[in-house]
Amino acid sequence: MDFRSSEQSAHTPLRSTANTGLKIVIVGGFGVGKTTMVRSVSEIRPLSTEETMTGAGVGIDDATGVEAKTTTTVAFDFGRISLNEQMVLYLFGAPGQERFWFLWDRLFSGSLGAVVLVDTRRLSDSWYAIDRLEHHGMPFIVARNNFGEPVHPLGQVREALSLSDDVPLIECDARRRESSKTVLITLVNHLFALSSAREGTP
Ligand SMILES: Nc1nc2c(ncn2[C@@H]2O[C@H](COP(=O)(O)OP(=O)(O)O)[C@@H](O)[C@H]2O)c(=O)[nH]1
Ligand SMILES: [Mg+2]
Repeated sequence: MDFRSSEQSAHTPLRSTANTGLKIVIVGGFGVGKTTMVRSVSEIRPLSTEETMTGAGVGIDDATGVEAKTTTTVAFDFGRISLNEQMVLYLFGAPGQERFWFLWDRLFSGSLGAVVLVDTRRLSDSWYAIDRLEHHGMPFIVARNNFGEPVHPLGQVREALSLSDDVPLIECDARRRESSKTVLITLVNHLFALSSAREGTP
């Protein structure tokens, strides 16, 4: 990583032309790459509250398949990215573990949409998140974070998640800025498509 450029970007001021701020939530199971995604795209130094997993998390945070991970997010990741001259996204990475779901109502207030990150080794981790989003009527897209496992075709992932055809499903590598940015742009495009459909314009 180029340390200097990340140092500089930590101080990127908000553009004076920015006039549209969208709050976006990134949700998903434990270890799916939420913190990584917020870090890779944020133009400010992201806030993150990672805590070392201790014995207290054993049996609660299922680390199967992610044994190398020793931290878990206990609150939120927060970052910001300017998509163009006018539009700024505020990103909130939210814990997917069941015991944090009581935070979601607050988190959803004012959010326009969500990205559900999924890891195909642990797809069931995303079921609840998707269920909650549908329940809240919150528009979302699903991004499959590629961990290098034998890759299931996206059609199979869609089926396993019972996603309706109008929910965009894409691949990503949360470690790569361009890939994470593509995910966010896909969500914004989806939000625009939904709102123009609602207004009856093409
Ligand atoms: N191979 C691969 N590893 C990733 C990717 N995204 C995140 N990781 C790694 O997966 C682990 C968990 O990521 P993290 O962002 O902490 O997950 P979180 O619990 O959802 O915030 C970290 O060690 C990351 O470096 C990815 O797209 N590909
Ligand atoms: Mg995290």
